Amino acid sequence: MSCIFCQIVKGEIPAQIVYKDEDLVAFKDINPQSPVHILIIPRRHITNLTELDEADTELAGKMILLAGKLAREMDIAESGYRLVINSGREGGQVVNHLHLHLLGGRQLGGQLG
Ligand code: DGP
Repeated sequence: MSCIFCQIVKGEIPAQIVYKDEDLVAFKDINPQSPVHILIIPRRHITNLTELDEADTELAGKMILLAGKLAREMDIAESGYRLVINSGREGGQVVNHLHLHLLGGRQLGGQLG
């Protein structure tokens, strides 16, 4: 089964990549919900948050640290931003490759669903 985010990792389909290293890739969301909307993903195919295990502790930490770093670089750290991980169907996950949304650049609402 082909995964669209695995294809982005491999460079098989284009994306506006803002960061990559040996473990992670970050790119602009194709359908941005705010002026800054970045997706941070592991290179390795992990379906969702539930599939992470203790061996992935460092990877999970790196994803969150990268969000803070990108927030600073994109100048939204001061005004504030939001991190979201949708997991599973009722969690609103559409792409089944773990991703962390970094949203900012406007006043976000208080609703969590
Ligand atoms: P989620 O609902 O949490 O699974 O969010 C999936 C996000 O992925 C959604 O905001 C749109 C984005 N997305 C889907 N396909 C593509 C794509 O091909 N390229 C990029 N850059 N983003 C995509």
